[in-house]
Parts: sequence; C-alpha cells; structure tokens
Amino acid sequence: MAHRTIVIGNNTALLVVDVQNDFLPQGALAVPRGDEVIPVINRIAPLFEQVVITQDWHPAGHSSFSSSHPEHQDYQVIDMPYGPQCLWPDHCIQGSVGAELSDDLSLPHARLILRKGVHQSIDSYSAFLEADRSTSTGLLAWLQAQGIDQVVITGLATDFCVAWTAIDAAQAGLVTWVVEDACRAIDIDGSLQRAKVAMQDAGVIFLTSCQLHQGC
Ligand code: VGL
Ligand code: ZN
Repeated sequence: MAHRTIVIGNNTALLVVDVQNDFLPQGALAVPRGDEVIPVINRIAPLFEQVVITQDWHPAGHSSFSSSHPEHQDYQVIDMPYGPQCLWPDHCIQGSVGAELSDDLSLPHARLILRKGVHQSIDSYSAFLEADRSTSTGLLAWLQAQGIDQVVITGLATDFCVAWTAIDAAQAGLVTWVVEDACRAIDIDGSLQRAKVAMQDAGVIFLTSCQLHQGC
C-alpha cells in the first residue's frame, strides 16, 4: 500500500480509543494482544499537543450485553430498533475496575476523556455518533472548537470502536489516520477484514507508528 506523509500540527489530535482493563488480557472482553498497543501509544503521544482519550462506559444491564437478553449468547447479532447489534459479555460497567483506563498508559497531557455507550438502550462504538446514528457525543463540536481538522486514531478494538470512530471522523470531514500497530482487533467472523474495507472506503488513511517518527 502506498503511504502518505502526515504533518502533525496544532490542528491534529491523537485519539486513544478504549484502552481499558476489560479490553486487555484477563479483561471481560479481552482483545487478543491488546496490551501491545500501550507502549506504542505512549511513545507517539508526546508528538501531539492535543490528546483525547475515549472510555467505553456502560450502565449495568446495558442492552449490548448478552446477559440482558437471556435467550441469546455472547457474540450473537440481534436486531435492535436502530439496526443489528452484536451482543457482548458484560464489560466496561461505569465505575468498575474493568472500565478504568489502563494504569500503564502514560498520557498526562490528555485534555479530554470522552465517555460513550452511556445510554441504556443504545450502544456506541463510535466516539462521535451513537449506534442509532443520530445521537451525538459532542466530540466533533469539541474538536472543531479547538481548530482540529485532523485526527490520528489508536487503541481498541480495530474492528469495532476504532473503525466506527475513524469512519465517522472521515465522514465528518476530518483528515483521518489509523496507526495500524497502535491498534488490535477482536476479529470475529471476518469483522477485521470488513472493517478495513469500510475504513478504506470512507477515506481513512493507514500508517504505522514509525512513520510518525521521522526517519524510520
Ligand atoms: C468495543 C465491543 C463492545 C470496542 C466496545 O471498544 O471496540 N467493542 N464495546
Ligand atoms: Zn461496549
């Protein structure tokens, strides 16, 4: 794949998506090798003046949990009023240890921690728009108020929250990059391949962390 060059200025924010205990090894919804993103994110974060962290933040009994649908199982897809919804093990419950950001993240200069998935009956993979595709999290307005028109996305999971966040960012007109080695996927039933194609179709640009540092 041809690689494009990025210029990181004040117009650029690093987005760190859902690097929370429940998505790390031993977590309730562990992303395979999810912990490997942490040193990469810590290494590139000082290159950015603007850092935004997102946190999946569900009320207990959330409608995306299979435990809320006793007739269904983890990873089954069911129809919700807003469309298909994959069912997950209970994860990232507000105030729980599993919902906490990893202690190993080192992002002292991050200004905004955005919590999403907070509505009982609407999931939100995207940090911009909830799964009903109309409820806004307010992130776009916040970025625009800071003069940010370019985002660099990292975190978990590539095929869910990273992908939906990246696609919405690109569709909102932000120049959108995904740092491949700063993300890991859940990858169920071809979800990673589908997400990559959807990101590409939306105009998301992929790069590696070494392209962010000069001269690799
Ligand atoms: C996520 C599944 C359910 C994610 C969040 O952060 O990718 N995936 N909730
Ligand atoms: Zn979730």
